[in-house]
Amino acid sequence: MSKPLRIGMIGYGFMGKAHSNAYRKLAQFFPELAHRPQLQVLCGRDEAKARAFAETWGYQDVETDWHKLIERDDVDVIDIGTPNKTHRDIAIAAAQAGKWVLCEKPLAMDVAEAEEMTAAVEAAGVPNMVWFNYRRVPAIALARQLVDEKRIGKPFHYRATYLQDWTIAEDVPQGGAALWRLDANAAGSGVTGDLLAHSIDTAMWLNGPITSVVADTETFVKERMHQESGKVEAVGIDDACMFLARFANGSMGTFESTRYARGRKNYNTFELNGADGSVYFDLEDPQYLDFFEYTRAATGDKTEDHLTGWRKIHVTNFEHPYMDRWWVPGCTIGYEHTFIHALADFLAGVEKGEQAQPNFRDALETQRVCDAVLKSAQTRGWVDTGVESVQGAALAGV
Ligand code: SOE
Repeated sequence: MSKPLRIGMIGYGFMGKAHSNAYRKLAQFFPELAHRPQLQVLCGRDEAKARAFAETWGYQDVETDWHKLIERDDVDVIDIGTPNKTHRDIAIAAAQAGKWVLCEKPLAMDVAEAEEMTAAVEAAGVPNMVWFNYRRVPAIALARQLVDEKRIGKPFHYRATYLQDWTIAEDVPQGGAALWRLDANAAGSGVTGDLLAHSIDTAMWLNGPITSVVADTETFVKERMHQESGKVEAVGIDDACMFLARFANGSMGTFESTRYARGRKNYNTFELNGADGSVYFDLEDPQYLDFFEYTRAATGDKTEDHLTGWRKIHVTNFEHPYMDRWWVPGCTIGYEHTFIHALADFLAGVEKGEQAQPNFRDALETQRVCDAVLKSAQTRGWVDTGVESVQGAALAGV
């Protein structure tokens, strides 16, 4: 028996599109799920833009004030696709109204907000999720499968980069529509919350808790025109951030992120090196997972001989995560599919009575690492993250 799930989407930007597309495609590709998303209400401050978006995507109605959206009894889910500074108030009000709450990453501006938000959804007992979509790239899910199958063995190193280049020009303004990510008052931080939060989420999912960090950050362009005030204002975000990390399992990590890597558009990579094998992934080549097998998991045999080498796995076979939902082997899928997978996993969890990950609590742990990174960059020393366990993390090396 199918159940309509009436969506109230807040935001009509990049993420409004990505999430709306997931709602529209879910039932066709995951027909076994009972919940059927219905695009009910689109909420955005600019009425003309909200109406145009609602018409394009097929939303039934429009609101321009999120409080009104939350009051409506014809909406089951509040999906937050707005700038980070608005997440806290919307999420708490939505949870208190008994709505399911889905939120774009990063969960909050800082740990204090993330704790309040997590407490609110848990007290209300409402299903919740944060859209860390990269866990749902089939090749990244395959990396997780290889860790679970103990093909990596005792982990030694985790190496992540997340590089972009869109803020190099000094005349790019900060603030306002599309550019709020450059405004510390709207975003909370720069690359740490926007890009490294993804890398940290993936890292802790594959390799367990990050327990301490030491970081350095830089703001290359110190002043930019603010689109809302029309004045040149100091830039408060980190344009680049690098940090060293210690994982609870004894392995060491390096993380690097910037928006000043000329030519890198969305270069999100990681490599995990263990005693028995290694995996490497690059989002600019997302259909592939590179795997080096030293020890065969099934037999314990070592494979180091004249044929040993990295294997480039084209992750498009029916046996690969999520790929039995799509086309025939060899046909690729893309960025937008990761949101459909995230939604499908979330709803499958709800239908089984389980909390699907990553939920607010998982995103709170990621926020703890982000805050520790920013604190370390200020104090110029190692900072403990306070993360002791991460729900659903792979237990590499255990
Ligand atoms: C930043 O440019 C950004 O849009 C992030 O906010 C997204 O989360 C990332 O996936 C793509 O890059």
